[in-house]
Amino acid sequence: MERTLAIIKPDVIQKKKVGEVISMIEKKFDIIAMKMVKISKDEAIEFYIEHKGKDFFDKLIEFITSGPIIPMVIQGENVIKEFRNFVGDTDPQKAKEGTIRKIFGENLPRNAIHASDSKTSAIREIRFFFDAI
Ligand code: 3AN
Repeated sequence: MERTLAIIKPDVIQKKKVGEVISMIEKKFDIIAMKMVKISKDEAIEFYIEHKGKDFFDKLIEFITSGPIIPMVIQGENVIKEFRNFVGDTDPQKAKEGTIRKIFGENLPRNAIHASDSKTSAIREIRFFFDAI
């Protein structure tokens, strides 16, 4: 069994599409933890530290701290890869039909959802938001 971290981003919450996104996720995956939080700028910088220095970094930090977000832990076999496929390409305009980013995303960084990209990231990112799970 593997675990991954998903985060429903502020754009989805602003558009009141949280229920639709969660409904799509739970039809295919098992959500084992979830909460709504607002993170500070310093916390956002720590979470996205691997992107520090990239040209989009400031925009990304501004966006992810622009409103509440919903981190959740999803569990299943091969879930890191399967969930990445399910959310679609980072850029909503390149994402395949039927993926969350295609349906709910607009552009970068307003791409609706985050999904851990590896086992190492998943462990770090789950720990960032959830103790003792
Ligand atoms: P993914 O989230 O699909 O793993 P990454 O790791 O390339 O994508 O990027 C991390 C986050 O940074 C993305 N979720 C996206 O919101 C943001 N991002 C990536 N590329 C850009 C860009 N060119 N402009 C603005 N934001 C970006």
